[in-house]
Formats: sequence, structure tokens, C-alpha cells
Amino acid sequence: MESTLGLEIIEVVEQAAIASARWMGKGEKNTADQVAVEAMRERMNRIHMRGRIVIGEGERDDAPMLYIGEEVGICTQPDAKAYCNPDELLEIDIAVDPCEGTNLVAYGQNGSMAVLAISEKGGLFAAPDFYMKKLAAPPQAKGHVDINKSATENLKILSECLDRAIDELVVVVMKRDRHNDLIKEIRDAGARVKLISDGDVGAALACAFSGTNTHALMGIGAAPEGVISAAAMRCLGGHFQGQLIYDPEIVKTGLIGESKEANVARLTDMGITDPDKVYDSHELASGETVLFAATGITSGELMSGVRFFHGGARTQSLVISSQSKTARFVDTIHMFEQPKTLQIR
Ligand code: VTB
Repeated sequence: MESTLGLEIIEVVEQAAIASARWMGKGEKNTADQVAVEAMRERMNRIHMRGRIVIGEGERDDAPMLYIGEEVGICTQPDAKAYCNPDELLEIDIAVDPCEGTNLVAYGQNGSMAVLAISEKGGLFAAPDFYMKKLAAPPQAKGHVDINKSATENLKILSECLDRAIDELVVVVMKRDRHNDLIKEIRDAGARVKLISDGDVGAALACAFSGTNTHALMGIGAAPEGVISAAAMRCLGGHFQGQLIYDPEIVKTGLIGESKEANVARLTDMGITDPDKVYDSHELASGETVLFAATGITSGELMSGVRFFHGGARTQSLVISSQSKTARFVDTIHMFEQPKTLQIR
């Protein structure tokens, strides 16, 4: 895939994060999301590519933009012939979450980000809008921990792989009623639990980097974001497994309102014949080339959030490429005004 794409997608997530950060702390999560979507789409449509959204803001009817199936990039625009020969360009699939952690932005809390993953056509699992049981862990534990094992067993394995006592392990879990038993089990096993209100993509990512004091992510979050997390973990060599959750009784928050049977039927219609299959990162992000990019909206373990100053803003991003085998932290100063009138900081 074009190496310049890696540079351009930084701007896509940066612009989404800046737009959303203007709504930080204003208590309006839908607006924080909407402006991020618009900014992401606007910048994406200036990239020389033929892109298709495979994970986005939902189905076309409920989402005005960045809906699943939407085509993005200059070469998909109506007057594309003026810019490029679409036949010469690789078709790429894109998974986006312009504002991961909308509540975090709305209430000024840590851990939100604008994020996306890219692969060649067919390289990302088109996850339905369901939930996903997730297990993320550092590279040393890859293939050793297993989502089919109990939390207690996995903590023992983690402790061996990371060569640290169980009480030196920190597991991130989303604070939800559905996780009450899980949280108790982790504590009983001797590990420490970091409860987060939202934003499990950042938590999964943190597992792959030492120094974040995050040794595992356990529990159930949204499935589409699971694919985005898997894309990053695949490039970083971290452990990531996901299993779709289609039974509303298990989730308890009600995003999947239908009955278990109706949900299984929906999965079958989508071609998912084994609804209980456990996917690993290489299945969720199977493409030959995978790119991941994220910019902090509010500060998290790996990136500072957007900081505005007179005439500009400063952002921190992370771009990961399977092709160049790099994880790049990018610190950018955005000058909204002529540089001479602003103080760069
Ligand atoms: C949220 C969000 C996560 O999943 O929790 C969502 O914060 C679904 O869970 O980051 P609920 O319906 O219980 O809120 C994520 O978006 C991603 O997995």
C-alpha cells in the first residue's frame, strides 16, 4: 500500500480529534461525535485512494456519513476522472471510529481518541454492530492466554509470561454490571482491576506497550471497535482475541435489542455460520497490509489529548504499519493562523 497513505491518514485522525476536542466537556456526546465524523470524512475525501468504509457509523439509513459501504477518497468522487484513473488504484477497506469514547469527550474524561484502521479490500472483518468478548494482552503472552480459559487461569499464565507476581498485574475492565463476576474473579485471583467507564480500544492498545501499567483487557465491548483494536494488535504482535456476543441477556445494556434467536439469524444472513467462533487478531485484520492511526482527543495512556492555544492546537497521534513494521508517535502543531502571529507551544 502507498507509503504516503500512512502520512495522510495521520491528518485524517488529527482533524477528527481537533474537531471533537472543541466539544470536550460540553456534555454533548452526539455533537462531539458528529463533528469528528464530518472532519474525518472531509479529509479522507482528499486522499488519492479508492476507499470503502467497512466499519463505520452504522448502516446508510441511520448514518448520514461514514456509513458502512460509503466510498471515500478522491478517486471515488463524482468527478474522479479529472484526478485519477480509478482502475490503477488499489481498493482499500477502512474501519473508522471518529470519536471512540463519546461520553469521555462530553464529560472531559481521559481515554478518548479518533481512530481508524485500513487494509486492502477484504482485509478487515466486517463485524456486525454486536458486542464482542475481548482479551488483549502483551506480546509476551500472545498465544498463551486464551479467551476460552477463565480469568484466574489467564492471570496465572500472564504472571509467568510477564515474569511478575499476580498482584503486580493490572487488568482493565469496563465498569458495567455484566462484568461484576469477572471483576470479582480478577480481584480474588490477586490482580488489580482498573475500571474504565468507556474506551476499550485505548486499553487494548496499551497492553502492547510496556510502561503503560496495563497488562490485560478483559470483558465485553462493542464488536466493530474490536476489529480496530485487533488491527493494531496484529501489527504490534500483541495478543487479541474476540468472540461475538449476540445474547442481550449477557450484555445487559441493551444495544442489541433483539432476541438471541433473531440475532443468530442476522449473523447467519451475514454469512457467519458459527456465531461462537473465537477470532484472533490475524482473522479480524487478515489483510497483507494493515495500517492503524489514532489521535488522542482527551489524554490517554499513550497519547496526550488535543491542546488548543491562541491560533493553533497540538495533537499526539500513533500510526502503526504492518508494512514498514513501525509504530510512530507523531506530535503535531497545527497553525490555524499565520505562524508569525502565534506563539508555537
Ligand atoms: C462502549 C465504549 C467502548 O464499546 O462501552 C461500547 O465505551 C459498548 O458498551 O469503548 P456499552 O453499550 O455497554 O456502553 C466501546 O465503544 C468499544 O468497544
